[in-house]
Amino acid sequence: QFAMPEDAIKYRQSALTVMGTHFARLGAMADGKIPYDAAAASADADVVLLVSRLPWHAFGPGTDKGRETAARPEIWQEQARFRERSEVLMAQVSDVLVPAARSGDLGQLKAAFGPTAQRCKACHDDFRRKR
Ligand code: ASC
Repeated sequence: QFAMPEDAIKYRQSALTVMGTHFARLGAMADGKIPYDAAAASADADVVLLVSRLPWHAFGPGTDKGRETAARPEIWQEQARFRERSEVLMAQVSDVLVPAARSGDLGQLKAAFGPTAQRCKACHDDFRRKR
């Protein structure tokens, strides 16, 4: 799928950026920084759901360098742990975040957001360079 390592890096960075953008808007609603809009929240969560499936296959062998990246070598050294983190995130998004966002209930979105952000952070803490 990727001719060059830099293509894979660009792809996963783009997917993570899109996911983060829509997730951050859910966070802004959960925190009351922007008005709660149930339809927008549901649409944002659907984007997060779809895009949460995309980055992981772009961390293939040999894609640790080729373009500026914050990916740490542990991604390739501890592949099972990295994969497990991605699976935990995807399950959290599909089983918790999306139902909460589709419920139309801000309280449910608030309850779902923090634990989901924690899944993002757990992986960043272990597998992304500090920047
Ligand atoms: C976000 C975002 C992340 C996570 C992370 C959670 O909104 O873009 O990467 O939450 O900051 O700690």
